Amino acid sequence: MRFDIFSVFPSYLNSLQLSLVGKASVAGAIDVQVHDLRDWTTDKHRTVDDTPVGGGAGMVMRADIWGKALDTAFVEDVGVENPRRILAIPTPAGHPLTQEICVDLAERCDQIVIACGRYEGIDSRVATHYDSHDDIEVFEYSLGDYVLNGGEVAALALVEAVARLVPGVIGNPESLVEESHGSAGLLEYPNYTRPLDWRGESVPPILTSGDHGRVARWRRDEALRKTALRRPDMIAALDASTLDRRDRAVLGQYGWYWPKNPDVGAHPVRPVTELSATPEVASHYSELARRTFPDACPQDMLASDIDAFMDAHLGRDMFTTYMESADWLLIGLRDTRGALIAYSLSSIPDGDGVAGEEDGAPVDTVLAAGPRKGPLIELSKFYLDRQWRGSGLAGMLMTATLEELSSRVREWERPYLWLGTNTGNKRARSLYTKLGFEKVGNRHFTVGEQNNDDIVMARTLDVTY
Ligand code: JEE
Repeated sequence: MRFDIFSVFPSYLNSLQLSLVGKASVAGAIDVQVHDLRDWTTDKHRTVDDTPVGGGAGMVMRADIWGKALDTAFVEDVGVENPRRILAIPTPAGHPLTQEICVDLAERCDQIVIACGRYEGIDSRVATHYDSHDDIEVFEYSLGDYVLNGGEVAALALVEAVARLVPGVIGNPESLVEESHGSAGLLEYPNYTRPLDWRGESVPPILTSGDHGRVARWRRDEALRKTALRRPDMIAALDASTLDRRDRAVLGQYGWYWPKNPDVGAHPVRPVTELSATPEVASHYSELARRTFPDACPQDMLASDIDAFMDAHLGRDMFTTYMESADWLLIGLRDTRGALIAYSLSSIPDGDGVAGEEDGAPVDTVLAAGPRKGPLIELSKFYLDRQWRGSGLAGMLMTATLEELSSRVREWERPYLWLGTNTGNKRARSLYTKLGFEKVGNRHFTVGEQNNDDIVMARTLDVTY
């Protein structure tokens, strides 16, 4: 692999003679040539820059100087026929450089020419000009979202990251195998060596236990934990089907969830709570509500009655009302891709009132259950999209609901939240029990012609399970 680096500060790249890259250079696995851009100037002051056309701050590097310099690199004999050549241009506006790209460059290229700019960068025609050559690929890249003074540091990074992947450069090729397998997609676990006690800090005892299974598990836990705290983007990109139960338990501590039986390609998500939805998203709620509401209806309920109820209460316009009215609290959870996957809808009476029930029957039962002081809030809807049931997400939705309700009725000493769930829905009842609700009574009501029996459950708003 041949590298040609052009810079107005060629001595900046002297460090490439050190360490692995330098040794590989001597051994002939790679060939690094550094060039001074000013060698291609013709004026007395060796000028490489000029003012930006159209005005603006700073200086821009001239295309003509860069053209003469780069042309010499692209006619170099790099030892193979029809060499695959890349022009790499560091710029704050480039593609983020990744390991995947470096692997690809190491496998696919014979020559990487790097044009290190200074000032405000290089006249844009240099990139478009070389990109139009069939035998040259232009790659504008960035090291990250911070501003450097020039491209030299990014050139050093690219050379080092690519060169170590070239066969014959790295001392221990097994390290490369471990990088691509091992705990792929996670940050590395912490490393320790002797002395085992240092300044009062000891090495985690599991590591000296000799139990290889426990060591591996501990390292995996630490890698998951560190990645969850520092790189949520990497957790979101994990394939959920590659996570075992323990992995899921660890990630659950950091608020990550996944569908109950994840398909290959399903990703963990960290839902985001949505409190103030705009009318445009009312339709997302309506769609989710219509998908989920029938699942909680008694088996023998007529489809036409269910449809009539949904038309009256779960349409887009009703959700707009729920969002805009202080009498309702609508909370949604979205996955990290923005899809609505769960929602709760609570009816909040003003003052010391009772929400959700006209005939008063559940009120008495809830009152009988404990010393209520404050309003009686109805948890009117509490639904998870099907693939999220059993994932632990319900606990998150309940916590978010209780916390928001608490802040809305703060002036009351002991408000209650109640709900009705149909007697046949065992799954719902056991879920609500897990979420801190107790059965406080029954209620009877009719939908269309049909009689229905609900269990009434209630709990306080304190978030303790
Ligand atoms: C190459 C010149 C300096 C500073 C204008 C406007 C940019 C250029 N990750 C990375 N950060 N910085 C570079 C990088 C910087 C370079 C050059 C690479 C050549 N400079 C320079 C400021 C500006 N700013 C507001 O947005 C930010 C342009 C880099 C890489 N790779």
